[in-house]
Amino acid sequence: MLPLPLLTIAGSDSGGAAGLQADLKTWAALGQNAISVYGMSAITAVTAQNSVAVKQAHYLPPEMIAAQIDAVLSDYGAAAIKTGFLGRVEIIEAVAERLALWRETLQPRPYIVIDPVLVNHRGEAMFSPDVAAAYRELLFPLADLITPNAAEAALLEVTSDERRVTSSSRLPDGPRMLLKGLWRGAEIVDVYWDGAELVELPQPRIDTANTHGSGDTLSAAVCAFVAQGYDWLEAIRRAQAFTYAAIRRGAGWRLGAGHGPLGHFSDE
Ligand code: PXL
Repeated sequence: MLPLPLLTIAGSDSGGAAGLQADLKTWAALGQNAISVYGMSAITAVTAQNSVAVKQAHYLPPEMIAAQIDAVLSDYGAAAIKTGFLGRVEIIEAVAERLALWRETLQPRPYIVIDPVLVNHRGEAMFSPDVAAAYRELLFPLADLITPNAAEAALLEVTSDERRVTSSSRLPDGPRMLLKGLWRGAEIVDVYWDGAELVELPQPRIDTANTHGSGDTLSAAVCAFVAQGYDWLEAIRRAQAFTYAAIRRGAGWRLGAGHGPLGHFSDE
């Protein structure tokens, strides 16, 4: 079967756990098992990081990010596009400008999943407040789905049951939000808000520190399943099951002293 091209616009994690490495591993793993997808990446920044900390970030010029996006979309196209680590207002501006163009140009229109990366894996804010504001103003109106975690939702001042996301969206059939990884006792709950109703998707919490890249993995997997033709809720359920299995696989690993990666690939 002809693979569906997917594009992540994301940062590199030298530790291989989060960022574009998580997205491409997710798509490679899904491409082996569940569906037929082909992953591409436009790199926004190179981070020097490990399981403990993000030590440094080097941003690419916005023109170079736009050039990567244009190069792949003008040739391969994309069934779905995900954004990850953007980190700077001028990068968000460049990405929003290219997405606005390509979502009108490509046929069929690609799905757009905005993962508003604002915090590190310990939940600490990584960027200045104008970055969150730029996400809301420039990228949310282009999004089919936004996928903040709880800390990011707080920085973005969005919650799953009020209408601020709605009012910032120009999509006729949007907005949708997947609020990722809320802690509730022995469970982790992902909450899906389709613009009108909430669906809670609880799962038993896995007792491990190895969750670095779990949010990226979940968003990337949703992107793949929705591109494949599943409706949003079913895509989210499948993505959650994939992510859960990947966390379980890596749960006992001792790679690095901090928050280690997931095991994306099936051991069967
Ligand atoms: O998990 C969010 C994320 C994505 N991409 C990069 C990151 C992080 C978090 O630190 O560094 C490059």
